Amino acid sequence: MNNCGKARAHTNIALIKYWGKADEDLILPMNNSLSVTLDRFYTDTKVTFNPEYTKDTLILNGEEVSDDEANKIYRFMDLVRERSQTSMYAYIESINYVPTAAGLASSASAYAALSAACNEALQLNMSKKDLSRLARRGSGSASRSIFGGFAEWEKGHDDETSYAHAIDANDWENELSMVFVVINDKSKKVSSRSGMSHTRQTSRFYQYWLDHVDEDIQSVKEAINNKDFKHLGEVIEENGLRMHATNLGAQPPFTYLVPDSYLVMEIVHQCREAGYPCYFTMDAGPNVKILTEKKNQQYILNALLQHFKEEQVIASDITHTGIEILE
Ligand code: 2P0
Repeated sequence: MNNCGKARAHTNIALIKYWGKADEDLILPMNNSLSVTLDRFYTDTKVTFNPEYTKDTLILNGEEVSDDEANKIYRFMDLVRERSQTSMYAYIESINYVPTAAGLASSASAYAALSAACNEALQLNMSKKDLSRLARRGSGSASRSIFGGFAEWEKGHDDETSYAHAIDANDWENELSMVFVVINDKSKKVSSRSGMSHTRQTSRFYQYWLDHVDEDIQSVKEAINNKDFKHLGEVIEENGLRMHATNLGAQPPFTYLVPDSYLVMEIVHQCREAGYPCYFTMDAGPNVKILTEKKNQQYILNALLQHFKEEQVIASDITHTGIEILE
């Protein structure tokens, strides 16, 4: 046993959003969420535990990360040690294969890859369900990156019952893709963690969000079952906008969206009117992600390239692959 493990996990984008925690420490969400896992963006992480190490070390993209910045990861390693009843510290080497311009949060793939690498290194033989529970403790959205394709995170009611699972889409994923439009943001960033907490606590619209999210999950599952792209798109677009509306109802209100975000939404509308169905969704930032069918992807890329630079527009397939053990 060499106490070493290496794993890859892909990022995911929520189609039905996770927005608000019922338990901030355990990272239990207020509602179920549902995502697609992307082929193009992923994290590779190697973990080596050694009884002689006196602290954890994180090397990210070849550079050592300061203890202050890596603190969240080291608290997560404490959880791993607790769960596996080891006192060994670890040397963590992680590479993010996310184009630097993509402006994508990498915490989902990061914690999913780290969980799988620790599982391998310490030979914990965790099931995917337990890996999802563990990854969730690092970052909620990471619970979904254990799986490829469509994944649903069941909110549960405690640490045991809150985890994600794959949704069988009968290979529909092969026909779909997601286009990212990277928008430069000069405004001050509100992290998703603090944004969702502020909104959950103060938004006049938050209860409305909670009252409708289960219907959205059900509708998306029906659409997946029927391979009904229009139905899927209409629901996810509405759900994403509703999440952003909760932020406008917070006290004080805030928004992640900027004028170019609205320009992309308008282009999406125009593509639809021209007979090319596609639907947008936005997360805790101004970038817009567009779900489309592969057969229409080129038309949508062309429409976007009339307004945005080539490096701002990135397309990705949806991958069937969940976490992978490397080497
Ligand atoms: C999601 N987002 O479902 C939602 C939609 C952003 C908007 O999950 O606090 O980084 O680490 O659990 O997972 C981003 O939040 O938050 C996120 P924490 P996370 O993808």
